[in-house]
Amino acid sequence: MAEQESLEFGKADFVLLDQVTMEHFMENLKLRFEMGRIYTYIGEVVVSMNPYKQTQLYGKDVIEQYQGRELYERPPHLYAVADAAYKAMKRRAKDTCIVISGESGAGKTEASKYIMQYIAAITNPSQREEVERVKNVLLKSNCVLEAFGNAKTNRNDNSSRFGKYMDINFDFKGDPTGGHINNYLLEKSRILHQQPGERNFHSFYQLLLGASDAQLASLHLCRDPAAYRFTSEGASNNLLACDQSNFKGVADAMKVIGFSPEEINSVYKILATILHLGNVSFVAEGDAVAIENRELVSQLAELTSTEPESLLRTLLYRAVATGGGEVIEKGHSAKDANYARDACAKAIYERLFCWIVGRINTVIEVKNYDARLHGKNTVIAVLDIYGFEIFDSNSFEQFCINYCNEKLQQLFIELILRQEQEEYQREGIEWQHIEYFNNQIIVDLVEQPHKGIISILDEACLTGGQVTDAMFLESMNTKLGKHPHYTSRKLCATDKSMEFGRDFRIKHYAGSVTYSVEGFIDKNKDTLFQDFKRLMYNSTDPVLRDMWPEGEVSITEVTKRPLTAATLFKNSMVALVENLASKEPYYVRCIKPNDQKSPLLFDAERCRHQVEYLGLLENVRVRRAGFAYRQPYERFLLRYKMTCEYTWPNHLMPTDQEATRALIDQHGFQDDVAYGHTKLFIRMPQTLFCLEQERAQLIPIIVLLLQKAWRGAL
Ligand code: AD9
Ligand code: MG
Repeated sequence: MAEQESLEFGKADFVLLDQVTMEHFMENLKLRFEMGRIYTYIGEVVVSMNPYKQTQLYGKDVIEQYQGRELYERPPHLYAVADAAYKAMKRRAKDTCIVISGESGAGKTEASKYIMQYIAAITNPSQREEVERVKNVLLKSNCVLEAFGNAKTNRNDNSSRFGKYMDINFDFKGDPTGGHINNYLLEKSRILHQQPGERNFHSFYQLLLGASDAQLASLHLCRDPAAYRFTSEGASNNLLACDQSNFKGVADAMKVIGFSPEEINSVYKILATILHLGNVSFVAEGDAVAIENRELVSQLAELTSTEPESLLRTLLYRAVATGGGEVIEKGHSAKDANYARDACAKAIYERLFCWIVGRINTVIEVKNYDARLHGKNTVIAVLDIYGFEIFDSNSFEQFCINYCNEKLQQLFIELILRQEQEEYQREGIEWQHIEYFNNQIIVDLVEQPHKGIISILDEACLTGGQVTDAMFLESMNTKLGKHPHYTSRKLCATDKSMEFGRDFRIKHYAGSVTYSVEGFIDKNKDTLFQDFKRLMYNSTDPVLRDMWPEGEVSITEVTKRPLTAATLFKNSMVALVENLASKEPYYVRCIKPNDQKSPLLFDAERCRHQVEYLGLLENVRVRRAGFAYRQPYERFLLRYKMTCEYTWPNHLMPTDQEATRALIDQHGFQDDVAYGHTKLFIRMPQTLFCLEQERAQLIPIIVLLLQKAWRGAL
């Protein structure tokens, strides 16, 4: 049992709490945080506190301490979980996944990087070249994805604005042979708007500050982020010290991964395109619109390798198919032109990001088909996905993110219980069902076909005519008015915290969130005119062209409505959860100690809220309601045999199970244990605690005796 000899550090496993109450939980969490013990277990789940300071926890020496060890042999650590997942994969050929959750700034991405570093450090002892290459790409991919997918927010200077799922594939030797990254819902609205104090994605600032003068000149850019609408809204002069150096770091990482110089150059041109697009402004000229800063058109055409004339027409007009199959050009209003330009900028960035992820995937794709055919290809998946979000104003993005968290919470409860249940069944032990809040009802509220919020939203988006956000709200009120987890101001007139006709509220498992319906319809439709897609598809830049395969289709052939943003997200979540459920799960639950990013402050209120919504207390209860500890007989004896005369130094009984029984009987613990086929199950943590104490007392005596015997032998 980890660390229990040093009680001044608190309980290394919350299962050992004297009482499972919020007060006891919080007391232990606080004590451990203050003592620099940022990791604590709940059984095999790691609760991780962000220390907000550099620690000595991740050195090579620490890695060595955890390699090949059992979870409870060392103090709680991410490395122990990484090692457990690795062992399950290697010894039992199990696919495993490590799910990292927690709110923004709680330390998920850092945790995922430490886990990957650990796996990289303990594999490929024979230094095979191909394995080293794959490891290198996997590690370097983080830096590239962070440049393009992370941004400074008010909660975190390096906030991931996308969800990341990474598979690492291993061969029969247990060495990484490849991998695959899936990304989820990049927050592309950030391209257009940033809150005060926040920034656009790092990549823009890195380019502006890190590129050479000549590079910038060829991109028609100046160094000042304030010169561009997209990098000046939130915090233009809020530059990060590392922006400049990271530009080079990212370029180097891209080279190592295998991006060609031409591809890297195309990436810069695309970033420049987006910055310039943001500055294109339209003026009304009678009924039509014109571009105020015409010089940008030729620059944009050059950067996108498209014809200036086509580009201009795309910015000002759109093709419309008439009933007779004819195509006519319809001039934009100023409002439409602005909308189309912004939609285009967002779409280009999103596609760039997906292209980068896809490009990384091509170089780490598993080539070892032989291994796959022989069933020796196993996977460790790492999921670093956005945590539950409650902001002052919550929109479509928070709705999606919180729905994602509902799905993951459901999986967490189901898997944790299912795993317990399966193990008891496997070992032939009776299982006692325990009650827990099943958030299925909230998941259904969002995703149920025909009745759920996403369906209602899609229905509103697909009906022709001018459907407004308010009409969507009205439709929800009619259909969901009686749902216990849904309210709106109209349905609860006394609730002044919501604005009439604008807000609705979902009672999530993690707390109630009020969403503003404003923008739901637009964001869900995610309209991008076919003209833009065609323009990009006709680019002579192969990178840009590759991103728009559907641009080939002419407007007269575009008949099928694309799936809406919410439905696409829902489908990706369903697939993700299915995928995770097929793997053996390990969980890291990250907690943010305070909002000031301080290493010293334990904000009890904030921490308590996170403990509540992460369901950690429930987790402890589930773990304790069954058997808190289980160990194979052999391992159990190895650790505690010195506490019993029948087992020390070695037992003479026919089986380890019988020897274990003798040990347990001698201590009088027989009512607290159950004997499985291969493992001993202990109900109360205190029992193990007593055994540990006895062992700790005996060890110095045994060491002394051994030393004496050794000296005698000399
Ligand atoms: V978000 O949902 O992407 O906005 P994360 O990923 O949960 O968020 P992140 O890992 O980026 O948070 O951590 C935020 C910051 O906390 C880091 O930039 C570090 O400065 C700090 N941090 C987090 N974990 C550690 C750690 N183990 N040791 C030291 C840490 N600092
Ligand atoms: Mg992150």
